[in-house]
Amino acid sequence: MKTYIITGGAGFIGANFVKYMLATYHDVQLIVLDALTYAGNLGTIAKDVDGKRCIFVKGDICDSSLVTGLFEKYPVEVVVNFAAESHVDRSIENPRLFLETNILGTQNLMEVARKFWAVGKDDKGYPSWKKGVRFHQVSTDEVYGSLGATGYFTETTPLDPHSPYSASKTSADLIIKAYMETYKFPATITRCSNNYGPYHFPEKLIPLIIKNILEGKKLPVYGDGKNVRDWLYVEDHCKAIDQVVRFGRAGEIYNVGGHNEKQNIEIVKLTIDTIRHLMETEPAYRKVLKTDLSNVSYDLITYVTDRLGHDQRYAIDPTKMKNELNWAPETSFETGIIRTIRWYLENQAWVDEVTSGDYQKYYEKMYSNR
Ligand code: NAD
Ligand code: TDX
Repeated sequence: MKTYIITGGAGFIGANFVKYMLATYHDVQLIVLDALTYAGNLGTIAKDVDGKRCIFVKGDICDSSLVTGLFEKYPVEVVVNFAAESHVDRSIENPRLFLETNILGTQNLMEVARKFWAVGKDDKGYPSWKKGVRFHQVSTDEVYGSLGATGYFTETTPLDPHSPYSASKTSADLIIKAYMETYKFPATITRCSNNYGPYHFPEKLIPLIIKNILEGKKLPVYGDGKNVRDWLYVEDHCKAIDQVVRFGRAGEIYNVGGHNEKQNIEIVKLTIDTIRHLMETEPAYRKVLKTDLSNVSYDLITYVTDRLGHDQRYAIDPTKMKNELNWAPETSFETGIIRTIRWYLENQAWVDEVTSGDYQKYYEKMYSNR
């Protein structure tokens, strides 16, 4: 039995990872540590938390005594750090929170792990590490900044973050690198492109667009809609992380991406077309439509003021993942987007649950002036 701490396991990718791990392995124990911010929802993993193979702890990754208590109580061998403030627009509104969670929280987790996992010193004075331990950081392609019309991010592309969010993720990567160099701390980092799939919080482009279409609301497209993102189905990301944790070399960075570049406007139009098609061919879905089917059209698209410092294009070169770890995305965008849209049509109760509370006020404030 291997014990993992999964931070942020009640959020989008973390929850998908928890489900993936429980479905794939019988010999893992997962301690999910999550502060349940607006983006975390215990209901998402309620059926997975059984108090034995999967234990839930509500708490902040910045809380040193809480994290220490977890290492005292459980034989933790792996930490996978998903916990973060993850939304670029919010980071523009309130950078400070991003620095606290994304940088200091990550450092706090590493510091506690360092104390529990160091078992002595080698002849040069570097710590020796308990066998089988690993700290894994879930980072992002946004640390590389923005591409022009051509080229790809590789692991050696210079770091050049543009938003408070991406600067905080970059800072965390640099602190991890410092631990790798100074202590030979057994860590790995994955830098992944945009994920999509079930349990994605509806402030992010794809789930927001689905939600608004169903409600007959305008679809806010920033700038000219031609910014490009490289989309990866979330389960493919989970498999990549699992491969890196088990077989990746400590001290290494791995880029994870889908070779699935799309302009935002293409995504928005495809989502409208797909929902309309599903409503026409499978009328049972119409019960979740809060507007007339005739309103499900490109007329909903509204170009709004651009995001400040909006990165033009992201595109990942995942060759290292392929060559070293034999990982490649398995889900084509065509398959993944239909699966995702069907999931949202069939799980409106989840959307209602996570968008209750202060979300509506937030949404109105964010988008009223755009
Ligand atoms: P998310 O916002 O959906 O989930 C984040 C989770 O972290 C939530 O459950 C939240 O409650 C929890 N959390 C926030 N602050 C915390 C704290 N201080 N202590 C404990 N828990 C806290 O994010 P996501 O989209 O699932 O992203 C997960 C990770 O993957 C992040 O580190 C993000 O930077 C990275 N990432 C995301 C994408 C993407 O497309 N979503 C792509 C690349 C990398
Ligand atoms: O309403 C919108 N309209 C719009 O045009 C929203 C929410 C977004 N956009 C644009 C901005 C981006 O170009 O769509 C693109 C995708 O935006 P987001 O879903 O906010 O994702 P992004 O900013 O690309 O960041 C995501 O991918 C990398 C995650 O939120 C990050 O956590 C991850 O690191």
